[in-house]
Amino acid sequence: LPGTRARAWRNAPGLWQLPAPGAAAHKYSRGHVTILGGAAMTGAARLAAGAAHRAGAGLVTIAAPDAASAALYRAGDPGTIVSEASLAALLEDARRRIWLLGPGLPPEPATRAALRLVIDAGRQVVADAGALVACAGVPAALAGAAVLTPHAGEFAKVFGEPGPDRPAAVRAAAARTGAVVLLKGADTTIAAPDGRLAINAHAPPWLATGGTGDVLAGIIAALLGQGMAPFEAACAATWLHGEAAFRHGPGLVAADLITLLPAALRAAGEA
Ligand code: NPW
Ligand code: AMP
Ligand code: MG
Repeated sequence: LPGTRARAWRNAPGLWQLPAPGAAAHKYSRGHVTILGGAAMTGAARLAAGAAHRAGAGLVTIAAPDAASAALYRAGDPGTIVSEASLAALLEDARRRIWLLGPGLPPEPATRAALRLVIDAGRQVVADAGALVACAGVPAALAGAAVLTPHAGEFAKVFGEPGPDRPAAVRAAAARTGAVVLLKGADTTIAAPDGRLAINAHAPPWLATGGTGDVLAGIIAALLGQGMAPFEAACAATWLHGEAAFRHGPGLVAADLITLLPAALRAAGEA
C-alpha cells in the first residue's frame, strides 16, 4: 500500500516543528504572502493562494496583471486579497516579505524580469513552474531565491537531466543557486545549499494530478511567512501535502488538499 513506508517520516524527530501563533499574533505577524498571478491560467495562483491561507499565512494577495484576470481571481477564496497594483507599488510595502512566482505564469522574459525585481528587493521568493522555466538553462537567474520547486521536467530545463543520482543532482543545484531545491516526485528530494538533504516518501500517487504542485508552493510560502527557515519549510510543507493526500485517498483533486490541510496540520502537531 502506498503510505506504509511513508508514515515513518512523521516521527523523524526534530527535523521540523510547525510554527504556532502566540496570543499576541496578528495577521501581519503571521506573514503576508504575495503571489504573482497569471492572466491565462488563473487556477494555479488561486490554488496556491488557498493553500497558503490554510497553511497559516496571515494575509494572502494575488497580484493580477489585468482587469480580466482580476475578476477571475476575485471569484475565488474570499479571504484572498486581489490587487491590480504594479509589482513596484506592491514592493513598496515592506510587510510583503514572501513572494510566490510561477504557478500559471508564462515561461517568458517578463516573468524572469519580475523574479529578479522581487529577489533584488530583498524578498523571500518561492519560484515554481513558469518562473523556473523562464530561467531554462540559466540557473544563475534563480540565485537569491529561497526555495525552488521543480518537477522533473522543470528541473531538466533549468539544470539539465538529474541522472540516476537524484540527491547529488539536487544538492548541486542548491549549491549552484544558493536556494533550497525541492525536486518533486514520488520521492521528493530536498537539498539545502549547505548540503543538508531530505527525501520525503510520505506521498501517495493520487497526487499525480493537475494543480497539486501549485498547492505545495503555497504551503511553503505560508510556512516561510511564519518564520520557518527555507529547508525546514520545504520539508514540512512536503509532508503536510502528502498527509492531506493520504487523508483523501482515491479521487483526489488539488483543491481537496486545501480542505484537508487543517487535519494534516493537526496530525503534524500531534506527531
Ligand atoms: P513528458 O510529457 O513527460 O515528455 P510544463 P505543467 C515534462 C500550471 N497549472 N511532472 C513532461 O514531459 C502550472 O502552474 C495550472 C510533470 C511535460 O510535457 C504551470 O504554470 C493549473 N511534467 C503550467 O500550468 C493546473 C513532467 O514536463 C512537461 C515531469 C504548466 O505546468 C495545472 C510539463 O511541464 C498546472 O499546475 C513530471 N514529473 N517530468 C490551473 N488550474 O490553472 C517531466 N515532465 O509544460 O511546465 O507543464 O507542469 O503542467
Ligand atoms: P506539479 O507537477 O508541479 O503539479 O506537482 C505535482 C505534485 O504531486 C508534487 O508535489 C509531486 O511530488 C506530487 N506527485 C506527482 N506524482 C506523484 C507520485 N507518483 N507519487 C507521489 N507524489 C507525486
Ligand atoms: Mg507545477
